[in-house]
Amino acid sequence: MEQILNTIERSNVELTKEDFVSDQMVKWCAGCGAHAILAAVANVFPKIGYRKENFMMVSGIGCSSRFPYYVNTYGFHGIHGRANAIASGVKISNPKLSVWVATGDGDSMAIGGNHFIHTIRRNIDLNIILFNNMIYGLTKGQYSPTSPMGSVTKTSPQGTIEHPFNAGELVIGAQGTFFARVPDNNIKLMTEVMFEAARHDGTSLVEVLQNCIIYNDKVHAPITSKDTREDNQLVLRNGEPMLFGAGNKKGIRLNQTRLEVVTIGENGITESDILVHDQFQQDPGIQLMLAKMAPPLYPVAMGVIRSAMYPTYDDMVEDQITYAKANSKILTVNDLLNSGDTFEVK
Ligand SMILES: Cc1ncc(C[n+]2csc(CCOP(=O)(O)OP(=O)(O)O)c2C)c(N)n1
Ligand code: SF4
Repeated sequence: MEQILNTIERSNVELTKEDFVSDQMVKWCAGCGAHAILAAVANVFPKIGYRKENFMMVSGIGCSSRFPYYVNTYGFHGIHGRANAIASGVKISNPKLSVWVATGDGDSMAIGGNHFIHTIRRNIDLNIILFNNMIYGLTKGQYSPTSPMGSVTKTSPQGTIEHPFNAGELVIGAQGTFFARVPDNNIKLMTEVMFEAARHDGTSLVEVLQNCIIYNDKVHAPITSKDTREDNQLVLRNGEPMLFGAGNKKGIRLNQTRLEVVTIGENGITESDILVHDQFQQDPGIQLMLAKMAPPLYPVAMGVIRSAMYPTYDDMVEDQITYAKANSKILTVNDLLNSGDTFEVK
């Protein structure tokens, strides 16, 4: 893995994953996909290489939002839907921190939807891990904005009649600069993707397809199970052709304006027809199509789908503060109080 180059202070001792394990009892259900996310974070934080004190984990409310207790870093267990707002404040007031958000699909896309899209639009340098179990776990199984249409839940006894959000589509639509997706049963890929997220300057969103064994068991199984994943997952690697399926015989090509699944060797198709992934492409057209792919027509795209360079809000705020400090005539509160139209109350 390459080194991350930025101004966050690096550790002068080599840290291990044990350094990031807290002394708190992990209270998630046995078999919950959140355990795998915790393992991936413990893997990746030492690899990122910052001092332990420079990591900050922020969450909202939900099973997923218990995360800050379980990593041995600074943390903030916030209020429902406000994790991204709190994290934005943390990062802007202290840009020398590596700020991570643990949030559920309800926390970020229902009650926190407004804060979510504006954080992404601003491109604040945060790393958001979206635990997408397509249900409200903590409150015992109400449908969420990502529950598939027709889901029978506590609040939709006849099945939901809402069109769910696709997290990737929402992020790219909100002008997101980084979007990645991983299944919860591939800790290696999750660790790699989280490292890429940390390396990205701007808001990075890692969607984890997380199983809630109690209230939404196997909701991702058509994509993540042993029997389905070969045909229903396309793991993207930058600069490599988009191949998948047994023996990498299937691939994605661009047919006029649409993506299409083709088979190498059939109808004259060769590897040169297959699209090559470009995660750094600024124009999100193909990346959006990749983010939206779903069975039965397509595999689901995994890995880093988009990682585009744009100026970050936090850098621009710092520049404005530096400029104001150097050029403002107002240097004290007293200057401010006497700076404009003043009047005397008699
Ligand atoms: C203002 C407010 N409204 C509602 C709730 C109740 N509540 C707590 S967690 C939650 C949803 C949790 O779902 P999600 O964010 O998907 O996280 P998960 O538990 O699945 O990890 C809700 C509705 C609350 N705590 N605060
Ligand atoms: S209720 Fe679901 S999301 Fe919550 S800890 Fe249990 S398995 Fe995980």
